[in-house]
Formats: sequence, structure tokens, C-alpha cells
Amino acid sequence: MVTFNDIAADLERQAIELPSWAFGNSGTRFKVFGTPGTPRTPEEKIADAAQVNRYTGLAPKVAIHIPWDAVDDYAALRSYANDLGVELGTVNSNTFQDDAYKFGSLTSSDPATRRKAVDHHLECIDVMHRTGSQDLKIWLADGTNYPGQGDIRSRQDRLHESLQEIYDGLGDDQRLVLEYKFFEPAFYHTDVPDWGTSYAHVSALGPKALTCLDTGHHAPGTNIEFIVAQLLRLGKLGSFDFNSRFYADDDLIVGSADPFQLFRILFEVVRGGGYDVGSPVAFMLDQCHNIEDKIVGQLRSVLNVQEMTARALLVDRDALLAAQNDNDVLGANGILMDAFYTDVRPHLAAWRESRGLPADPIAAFKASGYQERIVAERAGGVQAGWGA
Ligand code: PSV
Ligand code: MN
Repeated sequence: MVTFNDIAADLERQAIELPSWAFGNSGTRFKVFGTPGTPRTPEEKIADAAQVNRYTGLAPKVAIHIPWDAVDDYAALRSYANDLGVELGTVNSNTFQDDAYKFGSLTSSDPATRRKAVDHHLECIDVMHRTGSQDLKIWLADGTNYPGQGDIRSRQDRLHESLQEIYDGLGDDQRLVLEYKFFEPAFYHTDVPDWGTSYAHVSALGPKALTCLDTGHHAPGTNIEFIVAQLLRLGKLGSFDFNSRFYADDDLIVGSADPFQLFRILFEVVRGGGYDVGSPVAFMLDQCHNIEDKIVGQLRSVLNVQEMTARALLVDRDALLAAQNDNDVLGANGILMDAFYTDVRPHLAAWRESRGLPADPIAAFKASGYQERIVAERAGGVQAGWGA
């Protein structure tokens, strides 16, 4: 049997990267609601993200999206973040909001459009040098809406050529993570729809290219933990974009729609060495808070990941393996479920207190008056959102 004491030290190294855009306004194609206190600048987004780290100790990095978080002086942005106790993390490229990319970016049949898209990524690499970021995350909206609209095969060939040029621009300590998504905004075919396609491309590039798994980017019913196990086995799982979904790419709070799925994913992460000391896997959130408070939404998210990580670590793997080898079907299943049903919340509260953190980070944040302060201070200006 594994007890909470056995896993307490392992919880120390949990680090979850927050997306700057989670602090901006977001919505659906029907409506984006503004919220009092929403950041207007990259600095204000980082300040809000730093609050999440302050109350949980779980979120030491903030991922940025270019051009949403474009600034004149990235070194200054970096020191601003460092002064608040956080670092700048993954740099996300954006080739999905420029008219030039209507028919594709890295896959475009137009050489000038492809050049523009590759150059954007090379600029992102430049940003990474100045922010100290390790990862360039590429998600492409490229795809087609109608059968026959594009030549699927040559789009793959052009994608490889474009990625190769970007890969060749990476510094020694930098990585490229290629995110896949099965549909949206393209509805017929998407150029990087699944883990296999991402894997084929990153494998062709080399060791600094890995796959990014966004938990909201699969068809309903997909066994995501199987993909986690496979990518870890192949040494190509670079990062996660965590969120949860009921129907499509809902970008809801991770662990809210299906906590059991999050547990199963984290169990495979632990099982496959993805949570080991020195693991190459980056754990990021990619979420939107359309109607709930954004900072509290992010607090809830990192706490959900911590809770499910603790439960995954509690699985008695020796007993599980023995039961599996005995073909003890329900015995093995019972061992996994015992860990999943363990309420770790009181243990985690005590664990936090023993480390000088509040037992209840959300209550502590709410009592701090920060939210009221930003609502009062951030009057005027243009609130950040998708596109700013
Ligand atoms: C695409 O749906 C995606 O998951 C990519 O990671 C984008 O960069 C991100 O969402 C923007 O939220
Ligand atoms: Mn994502």
C-alpha cells in the first residue's frame, strides 16, 4: 500500500505552466464577455498568473502567445516576470488570425505565404532567446473545408519543408512541440489532425522536435491515456495542453468535465516516467474562462492537476503489476480505483501548510483583496482577449 507520506516528496516537483491568454477575455463565436479587472497588457496578465503561483506554489511559468503578447522589450518582460517570482515559458506561434493564412500557413501552396509563416516562427525563436523560453509550440489551423479543395499529400510535403526550416533555426537548448487537433477551424481535413501525424513529422525532424498533446483535441471517446503511454514509450511526448471538454474543444477547467480521465492520463504519465525527475514533459494549461473568474479558474485548474497527480502517485504499482500478471481482472481494476477514490484533499491542505502555503489557496486569494484592487485599478484601456 502506498500512503500520502510516501508521495509527499514527489509532489514538490510539480510545475504547471499557465497560459497568458487564460487571463484575457474569451468566449465563443456567439459572444465574448468582458469582465472588470481583465488585464490590458502582457504585464497585467503575468501579474495575475503570478498570483496563482503565489497561493499554490504550483505555477512557476507563464506561456506567451505571439503576437497577443508582443512587446518591444522581451528582456524587460522577462525581468518583470522574474520580479514577480515567475518565468516566461513556452512561446506559442499564431498563424490563425492573419488574412494571409486563409488557405493555410506552413502548408500553403503559395510560396510567399509559406515564407511569411516560416518567418513568423523564426521571429518566435528570436523571442525565445530573449525570454529564456525553451519551447516553441506550433499549432496550425491549416486544413480544408471541402473534399478536393486542396491536395492533402502535397500539403504534407510542404509542411515538412516548412517545419524543417523552423527546426534548423532552433538553438541548442530549444525545442519545437507540434500540437495536433482533429478539426476546427477546418471542417473537412486538418493538416495535423492526430498524434500519429505529429509523430511522423517530429520524428522526421530530429530529437529537438516532440509532440504536444492538448487533451481537448480528440474525437469523443478517444482513449487519451493510451496516446500518452505510446508517446512516452516512443520518447516523443514533449508537452501537454491541459483542459477539459464535454463536446468539442471546450477549453474548460482541467479535471472538471471528467476527473477520472485526468486521473487515468496522469497515471500513464507517472507509469511512463513522464513525472520522473528530469522528465522532458512540460505540463501546460490551455484554457479559457468565458464566464467564471479567471484567476480563481486558474487556481482551481492547477489544484485539480495536483489532486489527480497525487491520486495517480498513490496507485500501488507493485500490487497492480502482480494482479495484472495474474490476470486478476477485477483485482487490478480495484487497485487503480482505490487510488482514484482516495480523497487527498485534507492531506494536500496539510502538505501546503507545512510548506508555508495557505491550506485553501482559493480562499486565501479571495481574502487578499487582489481581485477588488485590479477591478478598481484597471479602469479604461482595452481589455486583452483573443487578438490582443
Ligand atoms: C488551438 O485550439 C489551441 O489549442 C492551440 O494551442 C492554440 O495556440 C490555443 O488553442 C489558443 O488557445
Ligand atoms: Mn492547445
